[in-house]
Amino acid sequence: MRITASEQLSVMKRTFRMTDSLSAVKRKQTGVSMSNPIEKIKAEKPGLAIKQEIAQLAALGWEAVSKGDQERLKWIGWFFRRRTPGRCMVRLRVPGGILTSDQLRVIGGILADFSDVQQFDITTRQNVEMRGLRIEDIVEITERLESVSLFTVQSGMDNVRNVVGSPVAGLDPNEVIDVRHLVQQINDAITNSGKGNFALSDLPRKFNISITGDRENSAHAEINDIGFIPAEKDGQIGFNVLVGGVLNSQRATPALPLDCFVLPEQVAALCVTILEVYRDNGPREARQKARLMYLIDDWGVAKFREEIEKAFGQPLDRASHHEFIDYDKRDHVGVHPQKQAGYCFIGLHVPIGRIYAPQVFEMARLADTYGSGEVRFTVEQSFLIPNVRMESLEVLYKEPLLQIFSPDPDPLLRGLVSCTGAQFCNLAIIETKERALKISHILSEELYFPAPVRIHWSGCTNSCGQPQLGDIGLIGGKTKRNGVTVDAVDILLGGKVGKDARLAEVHAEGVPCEDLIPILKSLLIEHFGAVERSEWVERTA
Ligand code: SRM
Ligand code: SF4
Repeated sequence: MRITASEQLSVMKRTFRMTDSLSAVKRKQTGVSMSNPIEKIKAEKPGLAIKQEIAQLAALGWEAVSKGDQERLKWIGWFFRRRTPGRCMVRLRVPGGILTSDQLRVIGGILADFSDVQQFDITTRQNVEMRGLRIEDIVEITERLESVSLFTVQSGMDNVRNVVGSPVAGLDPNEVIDVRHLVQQINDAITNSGKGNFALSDLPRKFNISITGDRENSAHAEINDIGFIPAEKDGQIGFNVLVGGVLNSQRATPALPLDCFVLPEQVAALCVTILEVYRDNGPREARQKARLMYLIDDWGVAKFREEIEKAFGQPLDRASHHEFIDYDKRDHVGVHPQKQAGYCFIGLHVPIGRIYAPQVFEMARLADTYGSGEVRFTVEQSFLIPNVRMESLEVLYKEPLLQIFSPDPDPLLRGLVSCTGAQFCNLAIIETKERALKISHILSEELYFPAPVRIHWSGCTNSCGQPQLGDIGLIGGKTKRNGVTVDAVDILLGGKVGKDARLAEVHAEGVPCEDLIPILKSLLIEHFGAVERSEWVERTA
């Protein structure tokens, strides 16, 4: 299928007309039960309207901010934290995980000047969450961010989250198509280039988009509401489209094929169309059942496709039979040659995704000194420095930051992913990050691993740490032991990412955390070829 230049233009015009138009919002009020508290808050005043009020909120001080405005602040990425009263988490948008060294220095400067903990976390959506910031400083923080084109808009609540993409786009010698400009186009269409887009900021619920042009599905298409997978049809490279992926407390359902192939120039417009159809028809009565997959359940994929096609205004091509997901997924840690001769990218492992202000400045310096002034975050909560000359590697390896963020980490730490957990998260049932790190260190001391094992932790059933993607997934809860309530986890096994991706399944429920080490040890030996260190020494002696 080919589309003409004038068709392309009309599609793009349509995309931007929607993003400019507040009057285009047609949220279906009829039938929406106002017992849904967030719908009620949105009906009183749109979430995004809070953007105009930040100076007043800063002057008011955190204790005077109303409950409704606390929720609305999430529309511009500011999250009040019950566990750290007066100190917020601020979530950015980092499309495709790509940041410049100047942007890193601004983030580092904000943390150094305003945060009590001076830290940020790399998220499972290649994004940045800064910690410990005060609403009283919101104006200056926003100005500093915007001075380097960093935006927080629409990063929480009923919005499209950070658009994830291949972290090795434009570098990977085997990639099918470089998606960097597409990630940016999608982000810009949704957020009106960071200025905020009322038309797409009142969805029934959160929404996730992923697009990759590599052969390993590096941004997990299967768990996104829209996932674009590279494909070829009639000699043209484009994407097959998956829809409705969701992981939450109610369900873990992989995305379904929409039976649709789109060309790169149609990608942003298709996203906008799907979002409009979801906005106007998605269920809003119960927040637990409002994600896109519930609309698809209700309509069936065939009707959903028909409605999208109608709204898109031109026929949708059927899916290609030639998709490119040929490889198992890599974590991109370590040194990898780029398609540009003489250059490589180096992936550095960040334990539990946590970085402190002085390290942020160091990251920026290394990116400038050895690379092209850019870093890229991965969905495994680590980062890579692209465009490093092969001959610089020896010196780079000696840099102090590489002694903390290793290009060759221990195999168990390497595969560790953890959500925020009880230290900061409002919804957490158990602490995750420190516990995950401690348990991994202990297991690493006791066991030898022939290959990395991916262990993903989530502090509650919301699955932010993507436990269903892990070789082993852990989901926090509580259980009773001798009449006392204790921290526990459900254990999932068998998640696979990349080629033939599948979600992990429940192996054991309500396992007390204090019993975890021996249980994980047996699983690692039985299923992942781990060997007691003492035995390994004997075997190799
Ligand atoms: Fe998440 C809510 C953290 C990725 C499913 N998530 C939250 C909140 C906002 C709850 C809260 O207010 O405290 C957490 C903020 C804690 C904090 O202070 O950091 C939170 N989610 C995270 C992050 C930071 C985990 C991480 O350590 O990396 C990730 C931020 C991504 C980003 O940059 O935007 C994060 N969350 C995810 C993912 C994984 C993904 O997107 O690939 C999921 C599962 C995928 C999905 O959405 O289908 C996920 N988070 C949820 C849910 C369940 C949504 C639902 O349909 O019910 C909630 C609860 C909610 O929205 O009501 C939630
Ligand atoms: Fe918080 Fe639960 Fe998400 Fe972890 S999985 S960040 S505990 S909401």
